[in-house]
Amino acid sequence: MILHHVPGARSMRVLWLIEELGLDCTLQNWSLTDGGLRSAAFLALSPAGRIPALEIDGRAIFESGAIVQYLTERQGRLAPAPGTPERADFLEWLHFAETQAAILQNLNIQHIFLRPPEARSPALMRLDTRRLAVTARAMDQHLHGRETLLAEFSAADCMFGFNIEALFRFLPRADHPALAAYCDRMRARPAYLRAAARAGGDAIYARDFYELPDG
Ligand SMILES: N[C@@H](CCC(=O)N[C@@H](CS)C(=O)NCC(=O)O)C(=O)O
Repeated sequence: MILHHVPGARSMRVLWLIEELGLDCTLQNWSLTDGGLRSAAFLALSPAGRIPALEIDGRAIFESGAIVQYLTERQGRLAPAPGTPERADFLEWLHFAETQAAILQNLNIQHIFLRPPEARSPALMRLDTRRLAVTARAMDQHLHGRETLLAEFSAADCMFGFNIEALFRFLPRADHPALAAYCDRMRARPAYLRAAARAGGDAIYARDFYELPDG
């Protein structure tokens, strides 16, 4: 199994799940900024040039949600089976993670990657911060009195492996206490810590918190 990976990117979802499942993989590291993700070699694995891709069972799979679902079905673990009452909840959280990640990605682009800084739009940054807060509030309410998204730990939690490192770079933890406690619990799991040690240092964030610009 080869996981195509960038430190701090969505490949953490898959790496964490691989650790939770007790599987092994080789990591192949890429950069978000050197053009490698647009090379023919990488586009053959992931046609939009996005991380992650997983080489497994004689093929490559792209889209982290598809990879996470594939692994749970292949291993028969960490997801409620189709037809069981929690299956729809599982699928909802799997895809909700990507709704939230898309907003985080916009904020990463605006706060970190856009050059020159004058190209940034304070209006878009404010809009996406508000949209992120709506998703965080929904999770915070859901997580009151719960340890995990479903009744037990599942691969749906692993789908937040990118989000939980990013959320509180843009939102105050104090506004979302149940979500903040959940993120801390997830990041303390032994499999998460093993994945984080393998993943390498975060390649995206230079600051703990990114304030909205004036204007
Ligand atoms: N929906 C995709 C999104 C993948 C994605 O956008 N990954 C980011 C890294 S977290 C990426 O590869 N960005 C490079 C780019 O946009 O060129 C998934 O979940 O796999």
